[in-house]
This record gives sequence, C-alpha cells and structure tokens, in this order.
Amino acid sequence: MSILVLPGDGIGPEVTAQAVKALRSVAANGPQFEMAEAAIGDAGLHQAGDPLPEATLEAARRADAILFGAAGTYESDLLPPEKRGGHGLLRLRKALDLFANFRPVYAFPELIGASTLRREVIEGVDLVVLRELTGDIYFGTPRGVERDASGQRIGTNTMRYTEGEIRRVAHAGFRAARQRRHKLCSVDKANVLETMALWREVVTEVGRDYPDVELTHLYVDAASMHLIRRPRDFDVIVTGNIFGDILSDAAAMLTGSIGMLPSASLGEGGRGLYEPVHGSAPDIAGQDKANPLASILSAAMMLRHSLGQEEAARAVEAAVREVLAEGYRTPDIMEPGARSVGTEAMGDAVAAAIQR
Ligand code: GGG
Repeated sequence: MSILVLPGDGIGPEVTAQAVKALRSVAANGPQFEMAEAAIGDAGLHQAGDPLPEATLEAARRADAILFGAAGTYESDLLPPEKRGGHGLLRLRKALDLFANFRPVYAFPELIGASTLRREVIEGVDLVVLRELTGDIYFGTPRGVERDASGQRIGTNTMRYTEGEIRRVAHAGFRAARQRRHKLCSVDKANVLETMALWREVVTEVGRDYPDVELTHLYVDAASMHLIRRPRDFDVIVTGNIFGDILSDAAAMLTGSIGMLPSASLGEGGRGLYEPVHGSAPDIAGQDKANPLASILSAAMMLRHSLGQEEAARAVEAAVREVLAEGYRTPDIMEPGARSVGTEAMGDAVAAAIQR
C-alpha cells in the first residue's frame, strides 16, 4: 500500500507529521505502508517553480492514497493564479478527478465543553457535508481580471456545472445517506442562480432512484441558519464547491474547532486524497500550536476508504477519543482543567494510545 505524503505549507508539515506518526504506530502491529513525500503549494513553487510540480502529480497518480496537509500562504494568495500555493491543491483535485469531498462533522462528547455553542444545540451532532470539488465558480470560465473601456478593473468568475457533474455527486450523496440515517439535504441557491436551478432539478431526478432516502432542499442562506440552529436534524448535506467550502467551516464550530474536521476527496476509483479541512494558518505555523487531530482523523478515513483497513481506521479513531477523554487539549480546544499540549505532544499521545 503506497501513500504519498504532501505536507505543503504553514502548519501543513506539522500536522501531517503527527498523522504519519499515527500511521507508523498502526504499522508497528499490522498493515505495512510505503510512504513517500513530495512538494506542493508554496513549497512546490520554491522547489520546482510550480505549486503542483509535474513530479508530484506523477507520484500522486501512482499512489494508492494521498495524505495532504495544507497549501498556500497569505503572500502567495496575492500572486497571479499560477503562482498561488492553494491553486496547486485545486489543480491536483481536478487532475485526479476527485469530485466528492466528504467532510464529517462529529461533535465528540468529550469536547462539548470546549465549544462556544450551547450544549443542547451541539450534543449528538453527527452529519456529513459532501462538497462537490471539481466544478463551480472555482473552475468555470470566463474568469480573470481585465479592464473595461474606462480603464476600471473588472473581476470575473463563472458558476458553472454540467448535468453530469451534478448527477455524479448527487449519486455519491444518496449512497452516503444510505449508509447513514437515510436523509439527504441538497443545498443550492436555485431561487437566484441558473446553475443552482439546474442543480436542484438534477438532484431531484437522481433522487427517484433512491426512494428510501428522504430528500430535502434548502437555499444556502437558510441552510447556514439551520445548521447552527438545529444541526442534529442534518444527516448528509450535498452541495456545490463554494457553498460546501463555506458551510463546512461554519459546521466545524459545532465540533469545537476547525482543527477537528477531517476530509476525504474521492473519485470513481479507490484512490483518494485525505486532508484536514483547515488551511495553512501561517499565523501559528512553527509554534507547536496547531491541532493535529483533523489530520490524524483524515489518516483514519484514508485507512478505511482507500486502503481497506477498517480495523486500523477504528483503532486510530478510538485513540483520538481516548486522548480527548484523558483531557489532552491543543489551544484551539482548550478548556479549564484540561491538559494543555502542543501539536507534537498530541501526536505522541495518539500514537501511544493506538498501541494500547
Ligand atoms: N487542507 C486544506 C487546505 O489546504 N486548504 C487551503 C486551500 O487552498 N483550500 C482551497 C479549497 O479547499 O477550496
């Protein structure tokens, strides 16, 4: 089983190192992995002049699974698109056609006290945001910045989805709902945007193949309100690229911190890309402050979905629960009376718990 590790930028390398530690701990008693590392994001730009170097893409195509950290920094965000670290990640997802990004939002009972939201709202939250990942305003053309006749700059992006792109992610959503509580909520903005009217029409058509799944529709504005007001009512949410990006960050707060949210980006084959939902957080990079649990939980998703190691995946998830129950907390989830630890110590604690 081959794993390509792409640590990336900012806190990416720190949190990914802890996930690798967890995988090595798993391998000590069980499945063996071949791990290789490559550059992406600003790191790719510095090393090979490209945020997605050809060698990295080739290695990604060969690997059974990819463990990704984070890409981009504030500095590169202001450069032309081909020089932005974050675009290396977008290009990688697109090149591998990883269109279905599953972002589980689970409120660990041990962390209810760490959340700033009321206990009665978040207790029992267990939902999945399924974000379409290879279309939408992120990739639609025309795009760019140009000048009009008066010399004023105009920025353009285009929200675009083909019927086929909507259909395949809708199927992924219905299949996921079938594995869970049989409820799918499709989120769009069909009252204003043509692209999203098509989205709603196609999801409704696909829904006829899944009579056992209860399908509902919400506009994204209403969905963001209900997600905070009554999150337990949601099971699987399927939505487009930009709405999924925003809604999942909001939903992260139901768990206590965005540092708790893992993700799996899957295509039609078994290969997947696994990454924490959070970005590179350059403001806390190199300070041993970042929460590595989202990265470690992403490694658990990788074991389950791409490597066929269900038992190992459960062992990693159980280890995370164990360290939370023991009171280990990074700064983002700190609460009175807990054991304050940094990135490394949290990774060590999880690796040790996997051995027990
Ligand atoms: N680990 C997630 C990450 O690095 N995010 C930074 C980024 O560029 N994200 C773009 C996106 O997810 O659409």
